[in-house]
Amino acid sequence: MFEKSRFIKSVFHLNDLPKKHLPSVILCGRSNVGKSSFINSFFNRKDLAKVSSTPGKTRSINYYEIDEVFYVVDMPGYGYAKTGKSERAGFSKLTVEFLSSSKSISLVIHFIDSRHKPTHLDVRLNKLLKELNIPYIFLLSKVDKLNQAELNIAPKNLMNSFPEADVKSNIVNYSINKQAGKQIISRLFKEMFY
Ligand SMILES: Nc1nc2c(ncn2[C@@H]2O[C@H](COP(=O)(O)OP(=O)(O)O)[C@@H](O)[C@H]2O)c(=O)[nH]1
Ligand SMILES: [Mg+2]
Repeated sequence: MFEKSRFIKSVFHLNDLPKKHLPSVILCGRSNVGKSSFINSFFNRKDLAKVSSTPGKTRSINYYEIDEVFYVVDMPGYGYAKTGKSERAGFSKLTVEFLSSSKSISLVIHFIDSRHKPTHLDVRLNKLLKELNIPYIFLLSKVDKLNQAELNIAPKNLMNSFPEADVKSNIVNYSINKQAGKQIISRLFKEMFY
């Protein structure tokens, strides 16, 4: 399981999506929240996904195929302060169109930096996912940077913005340096696809 992972393509237009249809896990969240790092750490690959030193650069939808069983899809990040005004203001048109039109989304993983409160764009994404009836979980990223007190606060910040957030069912703590989150996500993918 998760032995074969390969980059398929970067998509800039909806009519350029991969021809092969596989169920997909979609990674959404702010720029710099750790989406690309998640791909590399979870699939034990150093450079499968580009971890950008200049945040806010990923404008494309990046497809990775896992075991010829499912896709992991890295979405453009949002909300980075130094991108142009129009992008900072919201999600790209591509993101909204993709989420609205895709029929093969098994799960969205909504990444939120565990050190920060959700932003208004996180709230908008969550609303969109609900409107579209797309299943999602929350991933609190970079938890290695937190002390115990902060570890207690992080899920509370989430629950303040999203009443349905629940540590027992839909919040996963993740760190590229720790195993705990990887095991939970592994189990989830296994149940969904294998
Ligand atoms: N300490 C720590 N740093 C992380 C973790 N995940 C990502 N980062 C760092 O956060 C920065 C942004 O990560 P990246 O994966 O490019 O974010 P993306 O824009 O969401 O794809 C990089 O400098 C990563 O090394 C984590 O779990 N722990
Ligand atoms: Mg990235």
